[in-house]
Amino acid sequence: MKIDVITIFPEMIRSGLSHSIIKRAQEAGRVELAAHDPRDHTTDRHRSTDDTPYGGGAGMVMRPGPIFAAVESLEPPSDARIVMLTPQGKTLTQAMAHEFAQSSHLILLCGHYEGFDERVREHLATDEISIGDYVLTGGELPALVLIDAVVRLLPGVLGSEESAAGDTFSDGLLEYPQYTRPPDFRGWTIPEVLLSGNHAAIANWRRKEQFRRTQARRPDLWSAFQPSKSDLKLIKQLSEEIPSPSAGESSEEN
Ligand code: J9Q
Repeated sequence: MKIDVITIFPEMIRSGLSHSIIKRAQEAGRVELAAHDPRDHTTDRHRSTDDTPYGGGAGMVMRPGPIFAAVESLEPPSDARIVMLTPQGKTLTQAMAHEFAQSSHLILLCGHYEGFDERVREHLATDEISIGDYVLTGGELPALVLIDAVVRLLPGVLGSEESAAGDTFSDGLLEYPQYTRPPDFRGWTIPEVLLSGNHAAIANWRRKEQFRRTQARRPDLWSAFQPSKSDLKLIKQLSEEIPSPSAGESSEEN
């Protein structure tokens, strides 16, 4: 897969992609990542990538010319996904990450200031994506988030250890709590069952912790969850258990 990022801060993208699993994926040839500066596709004396808005008002707008020229210089195939990262887009989900992972060529457009000239959205972009409702200074961090979510889904990128199958959202539930040594840290001990060596009991405890946490913290995920027959048994058991004093996870206190 090829991923090109159009950004006035290409070093921000390059540095964000030069670590850990994403770095290894590039070295292994699973993905070819590059950042491109639309400034290199300007023709005016000041190499300007932005200009004042028609109709007046505060701020600056990204000019269409350098964005179109940067994309066209990549000679994208007709099935390339050209994705704008903006607060106006649909919020990125794991299902959308899977969909982008099917594409052979992704081109990400990072906005700044008051956003893009509308003709980029109308005549160049195929998709418009947000990563959530908060104000950022530009689309670079959202682009890095999208790349991370997509690249880890590509075949051969995750080792068996890190495999994507058991992650949160692969079955729509939050993960169970994890513990490592020491078994007593400052008087805080780990759940007894994890030391029992009873693998079936451990699996049941973990599944119930997933249910407990998802119910308490993410009622939206819990409503959408489709339990199996064995899940239904565990959900009933959980509802009959006396709440433990350390189970401080009511949605009230968040
Ligand atoms: C470009 N806030 O925010 C959330 N998803 C994308 C964005 C964003 C922003 C400002 C500029 C993208």
